[in-house]
Amino acid sequence: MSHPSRTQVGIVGAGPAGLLLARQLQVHGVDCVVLESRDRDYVEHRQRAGVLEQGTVDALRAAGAADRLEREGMPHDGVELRFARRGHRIDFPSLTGGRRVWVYAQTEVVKDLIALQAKEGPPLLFEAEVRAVEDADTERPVIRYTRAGREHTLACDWAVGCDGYHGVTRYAAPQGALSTYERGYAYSWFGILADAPPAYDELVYAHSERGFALASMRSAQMSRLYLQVPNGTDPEALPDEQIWDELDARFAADGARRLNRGPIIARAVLPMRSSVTEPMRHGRVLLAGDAAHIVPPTGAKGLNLAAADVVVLARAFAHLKDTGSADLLDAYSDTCLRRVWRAEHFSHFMTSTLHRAPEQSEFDTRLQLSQLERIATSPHAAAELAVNYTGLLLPGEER
Ligand code: FAS
Ligand code: PHB
Repeated sequence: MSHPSRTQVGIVGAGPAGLLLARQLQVHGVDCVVLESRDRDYVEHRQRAGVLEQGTVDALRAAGAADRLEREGMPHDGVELRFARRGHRIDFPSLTGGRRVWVYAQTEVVKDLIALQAKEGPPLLFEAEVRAVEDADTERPVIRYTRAGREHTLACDWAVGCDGYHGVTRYAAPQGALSTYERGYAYSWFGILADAPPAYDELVYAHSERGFALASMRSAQMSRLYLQVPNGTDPEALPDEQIWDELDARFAADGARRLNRGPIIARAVLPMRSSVTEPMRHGRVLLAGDAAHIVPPTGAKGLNLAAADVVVLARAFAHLKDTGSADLLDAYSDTCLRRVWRAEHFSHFMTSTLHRAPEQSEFDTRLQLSQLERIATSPHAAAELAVNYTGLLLPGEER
């Protein structure tokens, strides 16, 4: 593949944010190039998110990237909260005016978008490590990258960092121009992928004396499960049977089915973090997705926030192309940050309510149980969870 030296929008990173942005720009006729440091196989098989909000599904449909999602995605109308040995279902459509979510793995979204881009463009260069994004304060930012041992530059009208939490694009801004607000958590998630049919039809979020657990799925034959573990846990330290025993203990409830067991084919320990970088722009360099914000995965928001950012950004670039006006680009950061902070709050709420922090007092545990009981018995409290989980629209937002 040749190495383009010039484009309108240079995109750093081929995760969901970069790929969906590129696809939307392609549809709008805005020239762009995507630079990805890893190879295609790695990007397509990196186990990440599993739940798509309505807005994300709508964006993939509008981008012509939802054919397989329509066939293989699993629409879900609710989740179960399990605590004090009892299960409580939260029904989404009745509490949100008809909204639902889809279970369709991020790996599959990424594969679908890469396949489309490989067929129809725009250029997507794998194993292209971006070293720096420079001249953010000029009308011609420059992306410097290496590929196959050679240095290259990509001159852009705009550069967009879709390069995740450990990306380099945010350093295009001078020291002090951006502010990052973050908090850590005293625990992590141990995530497994198991060749075993999911035991439950819908996702189950469990609060237990032994800690949090989540039962999700990837297909009718493949389970995706998580359990809270201490930070620094070695993913290889726990034998399969001990993991299954611990998960069964945390999902234990009166009348509940035990999990179906099978070979664990992937495992990883994921640290938890909340983080927001403001503003999501400096000069002609913009940030989207995890490059700008991180949420603990308890609220299933990460991928969906990334998608929502690039829907706003693609619309702004299309507006610039059609009208010459950069006003939507100028509003990008403020528009996204309202939604980002709402999702940060919801994700923190779900995390702090469902997890048992080390040294947590019995008083705090009773507060958690009271909050969970409130959600289980009050349609108002249940609706607040349902509208946030399915992706609420802020006043003035359109999808
Ligand atoms: P991504 O991190 O997905 O993509 C960034 C891309 O940029 C990567 O492909 C990277 O290789 C590339 N890149 C980085 N630096 C570069 C450079 N210098 N040059 C070129 N390319 C570069 N969310 C959920 O909702 N549920 C979950 O269970 C969940 N699990 C997660 C597990 C892990 C380990 C992580 C890290 C995140 C998880 N998330 C989860 C959140 C996740 O889904 C993200 O929100 C989502 O991947 C965000 O997409 P992007 O913003 O595209 O960032
Ligand atoms: C997943 O299926 O990977 C998943 C689902 C819901 C979450 C987090 C992860 O909150």
